Formats: sequence, structure tokens, C-alpha cells
Amino acid sequence: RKNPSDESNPNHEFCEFLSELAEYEKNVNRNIYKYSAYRKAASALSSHPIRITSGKEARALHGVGDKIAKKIDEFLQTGKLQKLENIHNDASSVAINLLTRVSGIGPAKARQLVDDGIATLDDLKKNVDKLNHHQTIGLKHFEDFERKIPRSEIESIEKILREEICKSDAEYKITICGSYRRGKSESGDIDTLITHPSFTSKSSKSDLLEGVVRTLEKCGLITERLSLGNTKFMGACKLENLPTRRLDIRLTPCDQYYCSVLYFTGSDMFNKDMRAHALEAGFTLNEYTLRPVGTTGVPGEPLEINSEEDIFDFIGYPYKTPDERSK
Ligand code: DCP
Ligand code: MG
Ligand code: MN
Repeated sequence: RKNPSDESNPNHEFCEFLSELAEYEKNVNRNIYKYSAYRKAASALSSHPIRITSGKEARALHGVGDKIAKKIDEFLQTGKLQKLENIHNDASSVAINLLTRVSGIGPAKARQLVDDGIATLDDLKKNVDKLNHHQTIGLKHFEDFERKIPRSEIESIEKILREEICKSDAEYKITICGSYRRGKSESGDIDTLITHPSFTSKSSKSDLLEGVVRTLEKCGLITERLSLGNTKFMGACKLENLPTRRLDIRLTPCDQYYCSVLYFTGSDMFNKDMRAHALEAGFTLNEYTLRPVGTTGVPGEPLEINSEEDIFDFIGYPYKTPDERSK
């Protein structure tokens, strides 16, 4: 689960409760604004090198406001947070938070299930008729999908992906993105981006991805499908005797490759920051293109991008290597 800090971080206790509050706002209240505010504060504290000793000190960091500063004071003075205690004592909040940990179950579905009296994974197992295919597979691999994937295992999977996909067609270009590309020692899933010179944004719909998925099923790497579209596959893969792992594959037009790599490398917070910078500089950036925004507010034609650096250059943002994008 999303946790921006490890125990070596001097402020990890604050990060922990802020992350928990963030999850609560997203899953239970469905308040994305508060979710973002807590995540931003947790991120600010996680990159602060010395332990904070007062709310006032925290308040000086970018992304920490008065309300969060007050919570830090409360935590420092009492060793706990009344708001979190209350959440832990509220059965339906606890149940919603649990159910949203199943892949495919979002906050709205979780709320529905809880309203139907389903509060535990055992309850869920008795009610699979209420789940779609994705959610059913998510429940089946609940424990495995929560296990972190060591970097070395992703390296092995990357090798197989390359070999098998290139055996079918050597012109595929394959990049594992996500936290792996940011250099993390373990990841939540495997985010694979592929592109092919025959597929451009001007091409019509492509069936390349389905072929890739079949190839990977045949060789035994892919063991589950969650969903498959023309450009996006969600599923699972497995190496012998190891847990089942979440695998995402995206097929991107080759002329949009660098915007996609940038997006899919993340982190999600870094992407938010970078998009905000782009807007301030008069551009709109998404996972497909970078476009100038005219004075009328209408985006122009996509700019030609030949590297990730190009995107940073256009918006006047100092280049960050993938391992500097984890904030
Ligand atoms: N992404 C995003 N906004 C989201 C979700 C994802 O910008 N709401 C982008 C940035 C992420 C990337 O997609 O880095 C991959 O998404 P993941 O959820 O797989 O996140 P990570 O790979 O960064 O972390 P984890 O190790 O938990 O998979
Ligand atoms: Mg990932
Ligand atoms: Mn992913």
C-alpha cells in the first residue's frame, strides 16, 4: 500500500498517520482534495532530513498547512491522534478500507458492499456473485498482490518479456516503468510500456496488444487477465514457486512514447507537480502529448518530442533523472 516513508526516515511516524488519513479520505469520504493534501504533507515530511519537533516547524514546509500542523502537535503531545482512533473504532470505515485493498474494488463499490453487510474477506468469498471478473481475481490473489516485488524478480521478468515479445517481432521496444524505473528496491507491480514502429497516433486501432498478451500467456508468464483493451492490459504474471504478481502493460503510439514513459514512470505526485509546472509555463501535458496553450486557453498541436529531456526543456523545468522523481 502507498506509504511514502520507511522506518529509516526520521519523520516516518508522521508520514504513517498522514498516509492513513489520506487513505481514509480517498476510500471512505471520497474526498480527493483532502487525500491529496495529506499525501502532499506526508511527502514533504518524508523528504525532510531531520525529525520535526513541533507543528510550527512542520508548517514551514511546503505542503503543510495549519490543520496538519495542529495534528502534528497533537501527536507529539499525546502520542496518538483522536481522529484516527475514531476511524479505527468505526466498523464501516474499517470495512471500506479493507475492501478497497482488493484489486478492482474502488471506494464506491466498497461502500455498496458494506451497505450490503459485507465487511470481511470471508464475507466477500461467500458473495463472489456480487463481484466482476477483475474483483474476483483480485480477491483470489489478495495476499500475493499485497506483497512487494523484489527488484531482482522484476529483472528476471523483464528478461522473459523481452525475449518472448522480440521473438515474435524484434521491432518492439519495451520499457519497464513505474517504481522500478525510479530505481526502487521493491515495487507494488510491474508497469510495462511497449511500442512498435508500425503503431502511431495516426494509425487506426491496433490489435498488437492482444497478440503480445497471447504470446506471454503461451510461454506461461501471464497467468491471469483482469482487463484487456487496445492500449491497456491489466493482469498477473508468475515465476515458478513465487507469488502471483500484478502486471500492467500499455501499448503506446511511437510518436507519443516519451510522454508515456514520463507519465508511466511517475511518481503520481511527481506527475501532478510537473503538470502544474507545465500549465504555469503555458503548456498542457498528459500521458500522450505536450501541447502549447494559446491565450484563448485552447491547446495547440502536439509538440515533437524526441526524449524525456525535451519535455523538461519545453516547460523550463530542470531535468530530473527517474530516481529523482519519487517524491
Ligand atoms: N500514475 C499517475 N497517477 C495515478 C496512477 C498512476 O500518474 N493516479 C502513473 C505514475 C505511476 C505510474 O503511473 O508511477 C505507475 O502506477 P503505479 O500505481 O504502478 O505506481 P508506482 O509504480 O509508482 O508504485 P508501485 O511500486 O506501488 O507500483
Ligand atoms: Mg507500479
Ligand atoms: Mn501499475
